[in-house]
Amino acid sequence: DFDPRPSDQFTFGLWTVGNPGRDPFGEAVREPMAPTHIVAKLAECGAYGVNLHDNDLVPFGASAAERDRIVADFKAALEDHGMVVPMATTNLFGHPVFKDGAFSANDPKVRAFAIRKTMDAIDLGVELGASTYVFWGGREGTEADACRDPREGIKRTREAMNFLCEYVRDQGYDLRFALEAKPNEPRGDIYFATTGHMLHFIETLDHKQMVGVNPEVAHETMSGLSFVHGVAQAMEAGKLFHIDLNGQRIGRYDQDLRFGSEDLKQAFLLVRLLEGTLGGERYEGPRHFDAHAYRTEDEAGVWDFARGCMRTYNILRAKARAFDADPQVRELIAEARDEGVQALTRSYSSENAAALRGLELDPAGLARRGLGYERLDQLMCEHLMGVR
Ligand code: GCO
Ligand code: MN
Ligand code: MN
Ligand code: MN
Repeated sequence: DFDPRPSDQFTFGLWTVGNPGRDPFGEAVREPMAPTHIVAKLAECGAYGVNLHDNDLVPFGASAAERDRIVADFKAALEDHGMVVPMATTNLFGHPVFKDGAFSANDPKVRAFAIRKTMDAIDLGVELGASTYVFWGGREGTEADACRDPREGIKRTREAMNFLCEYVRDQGYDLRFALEAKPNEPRGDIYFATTGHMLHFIETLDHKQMVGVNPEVAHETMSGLSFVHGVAQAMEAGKLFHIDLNGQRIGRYDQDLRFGSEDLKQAFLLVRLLEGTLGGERYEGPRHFDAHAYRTEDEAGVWDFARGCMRTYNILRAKARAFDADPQVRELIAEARDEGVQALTRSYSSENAAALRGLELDPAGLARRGLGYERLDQLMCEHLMGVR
């Protein structure tokens, strides 16, 4: 049975199931839901936890007393329903003060405000038990690119990340950062457009060991890139600290659709990678859905959406296990083994280079072999279509 359980570690943002369906052309179609209600309903659906931006819970500009009351009620709801908050983040995009960016804005006062808001939001996240802190720089970019040297955007972002890493260390928090790339929307162009850009940027930080990535299906897919390859690079680098799952079609606006609803084959390959059914290391963190229900839905449709994301993940996990256990599949992907030849190219030595020169290789013969990938892909399609 594919019904979600807390042990599956599925999480949703307050902003995801709480999305009221507002878009650039139309009003909200659903009433706002109280965070405590969202906690209760997600628990009922089988989720493990809930993630939030500071202002999803505490309204911008709330007094200290108001904040404390809201946080206490929220903690009580988490406790009552056995839910956790594994990840928290900062809203650095909603308020008009961030119209030119937050960490990369040209005005140092805006940058100072963004860093201070993030310090407060980190305190809130840690108070709720978060161990991962996400940075999505929705406003960090441009339309009028003449407004700054883009290298300044990068440098200011580095200063902010270094500052905030030190803040976390200084407070003694046990918290890791996860950077989320997006190519555009809401800005015309956003700095660090892909997970690959982020992975390099991280290597330039003072405390790079505490910083990884939070790739999102929709964001790499919008650029027409392979999300699976981006995630694989992050995993291989030990940098997949968190993940945003949803559905998206290439070339469109950020759709944030129900996981697996548009891209079953890619979703299958992603789950296979995360679950390690091919044999590699498994991703152990939460499976977070950063998506929302269609604008056509009422509240009941929102919970259908949430259950759908989780069931699809579990179904794909079962399919991935079956696929990788299928003897025909195993035969097709069994790699050619020639330990002697393999040893020659594993690392350089002048002896290996000389032996390589002397090696009998037959490119025409190697090129003639068919690899059977048509059969392999068809087998994958048949697993997905449920006939195997
Ligand atoms: C988006 C982003 C956001 C972030 C969120 C957490 O396209 O709107 O994906 O949903 O993930 O702000 O940082
Ligand atoms: Mn997104
Ligand atoms: Mn989105
Ligand atoms: Mn996201």
